Amino acid sequence: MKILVLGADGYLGWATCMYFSQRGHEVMGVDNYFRRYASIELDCEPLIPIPNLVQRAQLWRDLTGKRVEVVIGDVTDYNLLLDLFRRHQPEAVIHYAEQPSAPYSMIDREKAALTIQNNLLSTLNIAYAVKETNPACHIIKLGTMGEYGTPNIDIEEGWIEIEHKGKKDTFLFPRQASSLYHTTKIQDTDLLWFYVRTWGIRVTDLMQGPVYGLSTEESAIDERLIPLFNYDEVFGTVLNRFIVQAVAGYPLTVYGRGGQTRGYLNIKDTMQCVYLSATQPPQAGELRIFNQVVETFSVNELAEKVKTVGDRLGYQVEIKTIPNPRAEKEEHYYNPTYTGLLELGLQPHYLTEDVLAEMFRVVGQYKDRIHRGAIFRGVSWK
Ligand code: USQ
Repeated sequence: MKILVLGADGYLGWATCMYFSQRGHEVMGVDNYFRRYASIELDCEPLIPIPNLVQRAQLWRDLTGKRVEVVIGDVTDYNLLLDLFRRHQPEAVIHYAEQPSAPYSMIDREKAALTIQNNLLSTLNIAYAVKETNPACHIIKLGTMGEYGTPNIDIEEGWIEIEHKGKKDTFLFPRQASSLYHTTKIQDTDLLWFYVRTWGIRVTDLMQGPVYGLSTEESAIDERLIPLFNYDEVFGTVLNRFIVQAVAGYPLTVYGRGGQTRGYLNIKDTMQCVYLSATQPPQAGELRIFNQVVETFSVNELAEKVKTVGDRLGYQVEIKTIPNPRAEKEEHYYNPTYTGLLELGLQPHYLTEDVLAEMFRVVGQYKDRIHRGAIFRGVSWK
């Protein structure tokens, strides 16, 4: 297949380019380096120095003989995006080209505006580019479990049937996000659902939980191919942060009561989920939604797991509860359904002590690069 990966330089983007390329697909990857520039601006650069996207594509070619074509550009520029669709003629487009951080979106009005502008315009442009060039092209958009929030009922896989005054209909599952970033993801879903109904395009929306991990099958070929790994408060996800904190001797930053429960997955499973979605597309005129998680944990449970493994490895891991800078429920019911991707063939990698120990091993090699000042700054929701 011809695959277009938007947001190809990010944590998931480059790993996805390699995953498809390794399996014989023709990949074009596009990125505007937003995440790299924002990490410099906020002084929270990734733990491991990573060659830029052009260099990584060259390295991939040298090591494997396979070509990933890369373009440095901004997909909110419609003419640029349209040109890329015409040149590459993708059968599937994978949309990661979003501002992905909840804390970033809450820093100030400018960053909120950038998040809205970037996330909604990129999604709109993709829908238009697909309609203009090839309405059969499958849009795979990375959504987020955070769109559903933490309702006091079971979370269905995207849709819910509602009976009201004796009549029934099926609707998108109710959404109630707890950050501006997550709110833009709800709006993305709504945009695409509108164009699915109106133009009959085909879309898969992957409601992903927080991802963890530092390696994929392909990055194991050479450490310079490793994913862009942030551990700071703005761009780092909670488990990745906890491992780095444990290695740095920084008390694990459990926000509030620590009962916040989410669905998690290993970056290796993100690769599988996106691949399974691309190779088994939905029908034209369908918005297919999968909940992309493989197990659920509370923040306290994650902290305890990291402490158990860290202590065993000789790190003296301390857990410290700090006032929650976010506005979110700290004790709540959480029971999402996540069977769709398993039915497509997902083989989950669960969070075992061995997986944690391997993360400790890699992070430990870069201990001297940990910038303690980036770990917690208290970006407040209030
Ligand atoms: N948390 C802590 N301590 C920390 C960092 C986070 O207790 O040091 C808590 C948060 O308050 C939250 C939970 O851990 O309750 C998860 O936080 P996170 O920063 O790992 O995840 P989040 O901000 O929700 O966002 C991340 C990704 C985002 C993705 C989302 C999936 O950055 O792109 O959409 O995970 S989900 O959480 O399911 O919405």
